[in-house]
Amino acid sequence: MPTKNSDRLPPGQYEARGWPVLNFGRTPSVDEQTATVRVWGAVEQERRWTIAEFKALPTVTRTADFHCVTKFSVFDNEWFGVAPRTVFDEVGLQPDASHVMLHGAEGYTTNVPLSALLDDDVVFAWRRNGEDISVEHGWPLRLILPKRYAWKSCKWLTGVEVMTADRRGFWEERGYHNDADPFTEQRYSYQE
Ligand SMILES: Nc1nc2c(c(=O)[nH]1)N[C@H]1C(S)=C(S)[C@@H](COP(=O)(O)O)O[C@H]1N2
Ligand SMILES: [Mo]
Repeated sequence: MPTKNSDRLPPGQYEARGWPVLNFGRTPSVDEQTATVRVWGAVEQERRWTIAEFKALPTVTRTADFHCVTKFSVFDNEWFGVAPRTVFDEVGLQPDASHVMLHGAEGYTTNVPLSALLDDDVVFAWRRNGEDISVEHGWPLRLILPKRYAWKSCKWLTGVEVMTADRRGFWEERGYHNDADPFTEQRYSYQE
């Protein structure tokens, strides 16, 4: 456990008050009644859940910091949702599954190694600090991946594509780093 703020603040970041909103386009309107989350690719059994069905899976609460590449960090967020491990247990992973592409409702994509999603602090979340997240922050469902810059934390999640090789997502194709570790400042693709 870090003992003081300077230990937990990654280089180049500052601690923000509140929780800023950031997306590349407009906030999509997602109808919670009809929206679904689909998991497909290198899985044993492809699945599609309605949002209500997804939220009925076993839940977890995890406290973590949030680091955006635009340099704000938000400490001590208590996230509530479903652990990716629970979802992968439901569909079964094929032995050669290695990476995941997350898909957002407006066409956003972002890629992560499968192992990063299996970390204990990762949540498909819909509540923060005891309240439902707002539409701007990704309601009805978003990923929270605390150990990577926040562009990997896909909002308005509609799809989890399990892959057998890596493929770059929206920002990863447009100059951002493939790995996105805040503590080693993996911000831009030219650093790779
Ligand atoms: N679907 C989707 N997810 C997204 C984005 C986006 O544009 N679309 N922006 C990303 C970026 S760049 C950041 S910093 C975080 C910001 O999350 P917040 O708006 O909840 O702070 O969402 C990420 N997830
Ligand atoms: Mo971002």
